[in-house]
Amino acid sequence: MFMDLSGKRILVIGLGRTGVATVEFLLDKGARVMIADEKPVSELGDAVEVFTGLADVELGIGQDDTAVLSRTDMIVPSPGVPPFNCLLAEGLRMGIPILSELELASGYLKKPAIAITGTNGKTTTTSLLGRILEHCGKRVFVGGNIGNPLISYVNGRQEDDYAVIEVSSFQLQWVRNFHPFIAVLLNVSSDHLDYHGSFEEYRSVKERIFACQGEGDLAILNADDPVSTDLSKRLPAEHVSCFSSSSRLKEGMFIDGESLRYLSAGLDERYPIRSIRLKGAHNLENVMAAVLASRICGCSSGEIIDVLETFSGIPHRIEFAGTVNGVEYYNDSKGTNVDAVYRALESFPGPVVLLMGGRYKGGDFGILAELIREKVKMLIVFGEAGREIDSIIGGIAETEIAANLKDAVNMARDNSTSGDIVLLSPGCSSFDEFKNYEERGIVFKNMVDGLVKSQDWTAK
Ligand code: UMA
Repeated sequence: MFMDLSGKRILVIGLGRTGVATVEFLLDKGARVMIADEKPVSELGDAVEVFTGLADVELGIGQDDTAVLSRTDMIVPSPGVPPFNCLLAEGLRMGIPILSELELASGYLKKPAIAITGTNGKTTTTSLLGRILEHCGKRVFVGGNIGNPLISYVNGRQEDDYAVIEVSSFQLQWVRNFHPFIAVLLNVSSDHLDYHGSFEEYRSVKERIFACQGEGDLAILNADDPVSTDLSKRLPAEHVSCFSSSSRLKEGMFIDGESLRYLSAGLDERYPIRSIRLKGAHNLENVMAAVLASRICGCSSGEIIDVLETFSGIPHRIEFAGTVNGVEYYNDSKGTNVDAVYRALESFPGPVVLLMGGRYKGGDFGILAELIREKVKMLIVFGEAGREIDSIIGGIAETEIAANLKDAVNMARDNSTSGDIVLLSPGCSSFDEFKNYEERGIVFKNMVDGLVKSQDWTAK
């Protein structure tokens, strides 16, 4: 909902990528901004210098400084700030409106939104869909959880045909009016339970992506999700399309032999699987979701196939990092939950030296047991969660405990032989050791680069 922000006193919690963009937007709209962060001001980086000394900015509010709430008209928390944060919980109790950046931005969005959520695959699907739409001659903003907040986009000229937005459960936590004309829920498995409290709550927050849809809108669901039949009956969208990688559908998209088949109102199209460059069974689901959305936007099957033949994926998602003495190294630093590790392991025949660890954020590592038994030659656990992972799945394969990522990579090098795969798929967040998963992935790739350069060429 568009609102007059001029003169409003707005508390922004968290000064990361979203917080900085939100403050810039709010100042542009004439608001007075108070900024709270758990870090001291001196550790907040360059943004602070830009905001320091501005008449409408108050910096240095701590996480427990609830006194600020008596002069706050609205709160915009950054996505990573959990609902039990002291300022948020007290603000909620006092009845102060709380809006996520997504909700605030969507009130100013002038272009039709396509939103994609799910536990895994959302960045791949969002990027692929953006690429397809561009190839079909559309102008597209691609953003959201993928890295560039929607609020920055709505602060600009908005000259595109569509806004394709990757949406996280964190961003959906505080939405009320967010209304994408196409909304996609790729899958839901255990993730972010430390933030949402329970799987049921996490799932219901994800489903908010559909809440404001209605006439003319499309919801895209994964028919393999056990609750999707029930969900499709409850959805307010006029149209519901499904995809499935395990069963034939009367309408929608599914795997039929060597093709992905699309059936809809007299249409019967096939997309040859061999021409899809993205590898892994899970990626076929991402492809189907992107095809369903792009067909609705007017892209032809030929144009879509052109892109499927060339789109090779996104950084840090089962990304090939290099070959060292016949051992292939893959960077799946974005695999921050257990289901992501499962999907990554499924993509390789084995033998795999698997690197898992970081900061535990919930989820049942036990579901990996069978795949580890089948494919993993050695499990190397590292970081804060190392011992916990070891206590649950250690011993299924030979297991080593490393202090940190660097030690884990060195152990992998020492314990792999030609024909093995070394896979970093941590199943945990990176925050115990790194700023984010990108930094972790870059450190891993740099180490692999170093190994490639110093490898023993005679050993091949
Ligand atoms: N902070 C607090 N209190 C807290 C938590 C954080 O003050 O309780 C402060 C931190 O000290 C820091 C700032 O908040 O200064 C960081 O805010 P943030 O964690 O929301 O991170 P941003 O830099 O704003 O990045 C966010 C998303 N991060 C998270 O959701 C954790 C980015 O998604 C997103 O790309 C970016 O906005 C732009 O939209 C990353 C992510 O990991 C990729 N997302 C999760 C995922 O994909 O699983 C949801």
